[in-house]
Amino acid sequence: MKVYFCGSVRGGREDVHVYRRIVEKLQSYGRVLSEHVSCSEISERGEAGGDRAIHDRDLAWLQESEVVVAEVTQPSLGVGYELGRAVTMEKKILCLFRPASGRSLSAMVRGAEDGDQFMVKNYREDEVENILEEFFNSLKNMKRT
Ligand code: 6K6
Repeated sequence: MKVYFCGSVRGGREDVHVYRRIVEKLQSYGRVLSEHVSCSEISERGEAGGDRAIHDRDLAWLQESEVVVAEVTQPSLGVGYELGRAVTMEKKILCLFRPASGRSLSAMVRGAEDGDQFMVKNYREDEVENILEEFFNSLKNMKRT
């Protein structure tokens, strides 16, 4: 299974250790095309190569993926944009938000939850592996029915 992971880059890299933990777990389910988003060596400025190239490559990966997992605690325009595009592409989407951050999730993300294609889960960092396990198990069960 190909998975696309979304996490803040220019929105701020404070949560990169959480992204790493999520991507490590996601790799037990399949190939994470956007794995580099979880690399701590990458700064907010991002890698060289040009914004057009990043945009086009990421959208091609998004298209190729079956499932999209987004860590949405750190607000990021790019993640919001990717989620909107993923909805149009009819991907299965899981958004993960940590209320302990003291932030409030955008209504445009929280309000997109539909209990099926677009899921939003509040979690604590130490629960993240279990939340992902539940989500991927529910995908398997859906495929069987
Ligand atoms: C590579 C790793 C970190 O930064 C880079 C270079 N820049 C980007 N490379 C790949 N994807 C990027 C890059 N900048 C943004 N994105 C995409 O947008 C990622 O898939 C993220 O999910 C999202 C982050 O958007 P911003 O607005 O926080 O930058």
